Amino acid sequence: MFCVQCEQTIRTPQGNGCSYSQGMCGKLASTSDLQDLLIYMLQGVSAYAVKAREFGIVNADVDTFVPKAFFATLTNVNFDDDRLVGYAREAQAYREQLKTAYVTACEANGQTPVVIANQGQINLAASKPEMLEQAPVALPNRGDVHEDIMGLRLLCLYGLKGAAAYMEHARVLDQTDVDVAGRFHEIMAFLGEDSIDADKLFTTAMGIGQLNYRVMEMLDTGETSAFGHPEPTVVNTKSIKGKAILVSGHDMKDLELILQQTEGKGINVFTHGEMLPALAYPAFKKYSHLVGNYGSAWQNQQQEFATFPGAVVMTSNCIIDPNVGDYSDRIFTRSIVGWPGVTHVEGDDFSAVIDKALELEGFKYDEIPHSITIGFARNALMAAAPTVVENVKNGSIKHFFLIGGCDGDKAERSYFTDLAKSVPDDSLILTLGCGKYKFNKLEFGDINGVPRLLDVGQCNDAYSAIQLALALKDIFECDINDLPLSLVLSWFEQKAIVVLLTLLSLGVKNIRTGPSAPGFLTDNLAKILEDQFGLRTTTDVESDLKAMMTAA
Ligand code: FS2
Ligand code: SF4
Repeated sequence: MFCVQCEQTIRTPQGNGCSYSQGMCGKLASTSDLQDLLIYMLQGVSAYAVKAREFGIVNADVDTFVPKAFFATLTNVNFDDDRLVGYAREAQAYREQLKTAYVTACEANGQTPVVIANQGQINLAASKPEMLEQAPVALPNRGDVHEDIMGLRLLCLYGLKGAAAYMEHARVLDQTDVDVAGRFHEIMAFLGEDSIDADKLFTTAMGIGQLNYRVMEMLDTGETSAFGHPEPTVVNTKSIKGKAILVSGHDMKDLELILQQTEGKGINVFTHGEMLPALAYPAFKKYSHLVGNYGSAWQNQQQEFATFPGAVVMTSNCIIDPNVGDYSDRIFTRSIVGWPGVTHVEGDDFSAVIDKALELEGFKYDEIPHSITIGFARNALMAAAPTVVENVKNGSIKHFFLIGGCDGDKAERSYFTDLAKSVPDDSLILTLGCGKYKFNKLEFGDINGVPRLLDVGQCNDAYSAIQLALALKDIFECDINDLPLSLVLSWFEQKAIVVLLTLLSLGVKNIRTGPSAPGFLTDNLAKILEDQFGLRTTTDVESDLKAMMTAA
């Protein structure tokens, strides 16, 4: 195996990456290899999707399948070898379907079809052990190329993986776009060619960022059309007596189905992790049995799910080994999420989850409530903008910090808590993603009625934060980089990589990321990104804060 896609990758003086029998996330070598083989197959599908499109042949099922299956290879999503094998076989079937359509169209038009080698031809072996023997050809670090080229390839691969995840989230909410799918296939196919052209790879990385900006817009449209615009909302974060279901991950459509199916059944529903922002959407407020948020970010799930006395549903990333906390019999996976031995809910029927919740004891008593305020996505931010601008003009608000992204369990991540606590009192903090749990239960007060901590939403709601920055840039008639705004992103997995690429592709400079640089970025690449974009890794709170305030 070789995997270097997330922040917790193994780092040694000999090189970075998980490459032994198991990754730091618990992913076995077999699972990692099958994921690589799946990606290889998907690149073949995309290559033929590109060729078929030359004749106007668009297969909507393929446009759905490829990003969705790619999402299954993202960190902490799918650890189930059988499901991965199934996706790979489906990919081969789709590739052959497209190949036939393409060849037929070529013949009908008197053209000689192009033969796509490697990913376009490989046939999967009959058994999993034999497939694993095929896997080395698909390793992400295949080929003997300069480490900078490899770093750029991986930046693109992992960035596109993040975009694929958001495409699938958008699709679930009926948001698809044939041009976005076409561009996605082009990039996927290009990455299958193992380019050694640094300029082209760098341009592709920026292209992935631009593509993802559009995808995040689609996702924003899907969420706000289905559920309304988030509004500032006070949320209880403590347990409430009664039977219970905990819903984690990003997929609010699943939350809606669960709420509909639990109505009147005496079950309280709680959000967890990245599902917290759902509580701010008007569509969910009509469900009185959606009672609040329980727990924190993904890395604490083995303690939090173990003590949650009900059923748990993982609608998307991030799942980790449920056997450690001994709750594998009451956790359920959905969509692309998978863990061997864990019940996977297909279709729209959550009765297995409901039955499990009814069978379990539930919370025995109410805890003393503790409330937090959430819901400052695009519309709420724009509504607050005039007051914010007035306070900037009269000197009450001097600086904005965006401190958000992914959470994780490394001790160094206390940096983000310390930073949030240390920013001057005349600053506002925007936050998003599961990284917010590092400080979202602390009290930050307000500035003339504007809360100092503004929770924008999930990681993909970076789109809302970008809209605010663009609006402020227009109001103050300046470049986005001249706003008194500092971005400090905690990264963990590939969604964060693509959000970063999006910000860079929009020309946002001087972003800090932490707690460490991606393991696939070489010193040369890091230097190029610093020179071109002012991108740097976090150091210590005092020095970073001083530098950010001086630059303002
Ligand atoms: Fe957190 Fe995990 Fe949001 Fe990431 S729950 S690290 O998926 O996408 O953020
Ligand atoms: Fe290692 Fe992260 Fe890959 Fe898991 S996802 S194998 S921890 S790099």
